[in-house]
Amino acid sequence: MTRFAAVDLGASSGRVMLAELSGGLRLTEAHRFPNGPVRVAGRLHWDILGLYREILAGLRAAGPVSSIGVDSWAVDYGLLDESGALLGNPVHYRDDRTQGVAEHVAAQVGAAALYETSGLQVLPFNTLYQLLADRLDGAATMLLIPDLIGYWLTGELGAEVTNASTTGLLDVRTRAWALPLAERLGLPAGLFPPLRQPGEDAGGLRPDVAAEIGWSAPVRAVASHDTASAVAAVPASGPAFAYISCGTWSLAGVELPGPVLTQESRAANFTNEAGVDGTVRYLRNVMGLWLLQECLRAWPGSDLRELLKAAAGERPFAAVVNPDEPVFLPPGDMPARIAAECRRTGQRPPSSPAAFTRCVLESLALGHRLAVRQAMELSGREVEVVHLVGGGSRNELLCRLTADACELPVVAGPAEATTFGNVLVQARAAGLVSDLEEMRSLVAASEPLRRYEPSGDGAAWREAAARL
Ligand code: ADP
Ligand code: LRH
Repeated sequence: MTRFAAVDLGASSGRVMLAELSGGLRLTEAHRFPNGPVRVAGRLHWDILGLYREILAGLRAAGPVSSIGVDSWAVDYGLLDESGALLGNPVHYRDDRTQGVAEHVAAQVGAAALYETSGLQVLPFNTLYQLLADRLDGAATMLLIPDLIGYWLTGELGAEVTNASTTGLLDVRTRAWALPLAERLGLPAGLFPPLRQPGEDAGGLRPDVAAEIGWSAPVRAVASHDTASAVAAVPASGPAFAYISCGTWSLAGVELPGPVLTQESRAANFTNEAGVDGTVRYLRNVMGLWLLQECLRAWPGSDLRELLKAAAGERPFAAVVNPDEPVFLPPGDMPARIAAECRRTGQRPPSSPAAFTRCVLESLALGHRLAVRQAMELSGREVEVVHLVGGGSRNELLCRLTADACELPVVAGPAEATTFGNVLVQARAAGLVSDLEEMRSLVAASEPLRRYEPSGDGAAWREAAARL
């Protein structure tokens, strides 16, 4: 039996998972800890040192392994000075300091030229826009979050390529840093460390780290963008699938051999992010379960399980909103914002937490429908099934609504797809698994999956979609 540790930092929780591979792949949770924005002097941050402390506690609890892989949410970073010290606390992508920056860059460089270079959707928080909003005085190196954690564990600098593809500064065709673009924007080329591929050696643990956790092991570069790991572990067979990696965000799209860089694709704000083995994750961000997480925060004492049960009995399509309205992006009173959006679109707002929950889940299912169907149309990829992975796959009502809305079967699970992807890249580097197809069949064999057939009531969903 071979053991691996996966550090997976999601926007709502972090975990250190222990994976045991002997025939099948068995995951156990060594340690889970909450994660979320911390507002300090008006600016939203991550509690990066707190997260690092929890990672060390998790590794200590996991015990010795053959290797360690680290993944996290995308786009955010820490800046290091010449001596390798962290300059300031990493800022959260939901912070508002990037307001107007994307528009400014589009005016300077041209939106079409930017898309032609990076293939990336425009989100206000892409690393490129954050860097332009930040003070870079004294900054020698920019490290995305998993690379920063890796640096603290090993002392080695690097930039893993799947996550680098979310910066807006990676060339989508060559998968090298787009240095001419960076320089044109006044970003020093030296900020960007050498790129690493998933599966490459990322260094050994520093002696002081090994002493603190009680054992040592090499760190392995994995698909360090959590969505890239999740997509690598979608339990699909063959190419005719769409995926929704559903947690704080829903990342919905298809896997392709190359990018789609058409004018239509740019207009639909589809992204071409780097996947493992040269694949392209052609997808769009849908606001995701953030909507529900923020509602729950506004209803202290509420219980998710009870709410979902009650929401299943609520009247269908009483109110739906476009989940991707920018007004939903920052933290704050989510029920009030949903109610305002209902009023703005001529609908009566929900009047109870159960009704809000129904509204959120139907709206999200509509967002899934739109993204999956557009991904199919824009890429020409045939899709027979939608794989829904991530924590959202535990939400049976959402899975059922998504199957109905997409008018396609949904296969739900695994909830910990990201960890599976993280570990399988490590297992492959150790020579225990061969290719993406074998990785995916191993996930399918290791985890119970649920299948939801569409209800056949597509007309009701088409009518609801037209309301948005
Ligand atoms: P992230 O990695 O972005 O932090 P996860 O993939 O861990 O997100 O998903 C977290 C979300 O999954 C929660 O916000 C919740 O909505 C949903 N979820 C987790 N467990 C359950 C459950 N037992 N039932 C329904 N939904 C769940
Ligand atoms: C999901 C995710 C997503 C990014 C967002 C910032 O966790 O990595 O792919 O767009 O966080």
